[in-house]
Amino acid sequence: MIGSILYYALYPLSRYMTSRRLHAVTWRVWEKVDESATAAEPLPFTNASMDFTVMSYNILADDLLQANQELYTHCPLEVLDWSYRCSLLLEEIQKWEPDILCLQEVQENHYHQQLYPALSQMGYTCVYKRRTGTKRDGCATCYRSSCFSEVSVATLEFFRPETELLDRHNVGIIVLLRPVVMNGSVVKAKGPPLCVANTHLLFNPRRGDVKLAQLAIMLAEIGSVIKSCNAKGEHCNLILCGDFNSIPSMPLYQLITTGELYFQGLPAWMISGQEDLSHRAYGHRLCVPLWPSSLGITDRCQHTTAYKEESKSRSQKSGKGQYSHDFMRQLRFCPTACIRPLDLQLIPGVTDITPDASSVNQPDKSFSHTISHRLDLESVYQHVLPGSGNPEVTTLHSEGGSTVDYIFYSRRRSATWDPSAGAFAIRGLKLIGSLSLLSEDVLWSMKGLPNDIFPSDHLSLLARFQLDLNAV
Ligand code: KL2
Repeated sequence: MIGSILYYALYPLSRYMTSRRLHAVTWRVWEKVDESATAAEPLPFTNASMDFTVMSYNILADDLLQANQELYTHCPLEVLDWSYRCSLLLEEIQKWEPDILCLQEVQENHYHQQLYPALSQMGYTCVYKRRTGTKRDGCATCYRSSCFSEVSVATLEFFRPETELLDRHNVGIIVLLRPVVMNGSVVKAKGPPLCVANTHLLFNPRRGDVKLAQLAIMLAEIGSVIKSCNAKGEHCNLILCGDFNSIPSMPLYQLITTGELYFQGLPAWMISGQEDLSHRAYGHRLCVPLWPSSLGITDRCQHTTAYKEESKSRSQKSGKGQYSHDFMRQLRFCPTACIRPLDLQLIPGVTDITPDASSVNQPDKSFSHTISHRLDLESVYQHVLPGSGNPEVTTLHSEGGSTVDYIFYSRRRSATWDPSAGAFAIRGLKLIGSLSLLSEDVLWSMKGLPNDIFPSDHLSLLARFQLDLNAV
């Protein structure tokens, strides 16, 4: 406890989170975003708003703990016991009271026997999706029925027997919610739709190609959900969270946060940047196309039909003698894929490798060398601790710690006056706070993970957002 107070007293304040309110001083602290340091505008006073909290948490399935015991040899046996971990987990959820809870590694029998009964008692409505294949864990997305009404649910299976590349059994859940403010049983106000996507991508550090294809399926499905809202004249905000088994600033992360990735020639193991470089011997390099057209997903991570409709309406709208987007993309060499993080060991010819630009003019028309998406996403966490600049970690076991879990959200855009609604239309979510993560050193000072405070080999991620409401 004292360590935590000192920790925050010793470090200079960051640009991003200068105003701190200590809600709880048990290792992790609640950090309030300083509005004056961000570009987000305050809500115009004519608009009512609603705050809500999102937690993303890989809770370490007991089956996986048993299967990988060598990762937990630093732990006293009692902290590995599922019933002990389960009670700590439920206490943690009760303490932070997230309005939306996205869990990964939820073992099916534990979900039905313990988690679902407890969570529904706490007021959550839950959606569960077990992985395909033989492993018994999966994802669960839960939301407080008092704050959200459910519009639609889609569960995703990334295993596609007809596509050779997609032979791994990972899943995702997409829930479309309508934020509501109730007065008794009467709806007092409601907000624009909120799409909540939760996933646990493939672990295998060698198979970045599979991870990218799994992510593309997720992004395409999210795109369809958002498009269905747009078709009704509504803007849809997005929360994309989970365990991506990829570290910050590496290609998969770059794709999510910058909206594009030049992948040609990248070694598959480099996509996620997971630290285990013993896999670098796996020589597979990415090339066009990343996945077959039979998957029905374009290089813009959209369903093929959605893309065709959009191109049609774009060409009808512009009609000017401009160069096509595909043509422009062939002319550029996107640098985002070429960045080697400072903490990645330099191995000449391996970690300093850049994509192969020599084959840029290959005649494949349907799939370019850059994959992209149009969801405007930002990460809640900045991946370094304020002041010290030490990396934050979201997971740690005997082989080390890293960030692989994220909460991404629709970036806040300026308010514009919407005359038809007689109100300011505000796109995106405003981040108002998050629960601090910890460094690897601090976690080892607590004897690593799991321990008698944190019940998983991952920490929970927790963020609070504000959204604009329209009075009913
Ligand atoms: O990295 V994870 O833990 O997000 O916390 O996701 C996977 C790994 C999870 C689901 O497959 O199981 C863990 N070495 C380390 N961890 C492993 C291994 C392994 N060989 N296999 C599975 N996991």
